[in-house]
Amino acid sequence: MLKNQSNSYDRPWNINKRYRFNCSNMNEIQILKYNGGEGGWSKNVDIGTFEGQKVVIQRLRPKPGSGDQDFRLNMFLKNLLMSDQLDHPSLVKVLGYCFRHTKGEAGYEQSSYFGDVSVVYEYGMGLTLNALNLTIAERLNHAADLASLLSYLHYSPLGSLADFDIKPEHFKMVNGKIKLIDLDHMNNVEPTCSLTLSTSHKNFKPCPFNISCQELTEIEMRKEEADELLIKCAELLEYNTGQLAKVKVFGKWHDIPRKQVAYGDAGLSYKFSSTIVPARPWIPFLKEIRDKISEVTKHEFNFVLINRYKDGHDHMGEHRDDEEDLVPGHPIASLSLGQPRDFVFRHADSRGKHAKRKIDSISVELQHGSLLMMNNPTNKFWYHSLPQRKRLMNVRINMTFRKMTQLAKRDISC
Ligand SMILES: O=C(O)CCC(=O)C(=O)O
Ligand SMILES: [Mn+2]
Repeated sequence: MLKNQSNSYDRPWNINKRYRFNCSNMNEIQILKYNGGEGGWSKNVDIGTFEGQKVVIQRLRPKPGSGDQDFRLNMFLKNLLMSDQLDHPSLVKVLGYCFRHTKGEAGYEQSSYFGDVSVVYEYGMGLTLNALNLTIAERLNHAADLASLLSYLHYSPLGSLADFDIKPEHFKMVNGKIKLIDLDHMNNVEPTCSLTLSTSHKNFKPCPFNISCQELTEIEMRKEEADELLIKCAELLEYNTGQLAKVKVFGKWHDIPRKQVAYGDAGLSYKFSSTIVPARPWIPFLKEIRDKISEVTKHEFNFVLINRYKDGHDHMGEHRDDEEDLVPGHPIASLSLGQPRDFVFRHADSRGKHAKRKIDSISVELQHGSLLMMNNPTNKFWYHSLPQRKRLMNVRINMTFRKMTQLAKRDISC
């Protein structure tokens, strides 16, 4: 069989050196068993051998005119790209591949179609779990391998991946090891963000939702300074009472489970969850903190909402600060003083019974004297809450510095 010199496989960009097989030697694989039908689309799975090693060749040969060929081709290529990019002992290895846009390889010359794709994988046997007769120790080993694979996928170099179609047919037994071969239902969920681990770690992509955390101690708030602020809060702050300390839930008024007050530029108020909280005029103590945060963050703020949690019973429900009163896209700077508390971010797509996706929540323990920057678009995608932690005994005060629009100027006094 003469090789057609005009075939794409003779061009330099088609030489995939790190693989054992490419377009120029794939036809040296001796086919032992042709398998798979030639329908409107076909994914042939042939078994072959090369230098005594058994291999599997998957070929997709889209047939012009067949309706779903693009979809099949996409899935096939996705499987190849995923297998090419990922590397874990429980993933079946790619040994090579070839894309062709003309016919002409030995064994395939009967093809009249254009655009064949062939991929060579290491050989594995079909998995029939019951027939394996595994001991408990072997089962545990396989379970540990799979757990390690899931963990690898969660922190994969391609971001956080989840397989949405796990079934036994997608696994093969390769030399006594269970390996996943079908990766075309692998999808990218949010890359894992960590506020506490360095995002330069290879398993952590920089968080696309721009949740960033700066410790005030790093920007020169010493513990003594934070202690002093906490004492001054007790001396200088007053909290709202009466109707301003209530919230309407399903048509019924309840006391908010903490104390609250707002300070800000003249005339500003903040409308959220059925309440309008008017700003009291700035006092020098709060102005000083605001100016220091502006200096450090290079952002201006004209309003601060202060929440006081007497102990771990006090809390704040899940919400995202996305009200119309806030200047769109402006960051919210959240200063915490006193009792460290968990602050939990939950992605909008993963809330409720009918969640679209499963995305792990992110919990950050906000420390005494820390400044958490909620940058745009954090509050577009993520809800946050301060859940109850009943064993915690001490007071926590949180100040969220915000920028209000002129809309938030209302003719109400406090
Ligand atoms: O106390 C906290 O850290 C939560 C504050 C908050 O989310 C808010 O004031 O909107
Ligand atoms: Mn909030």
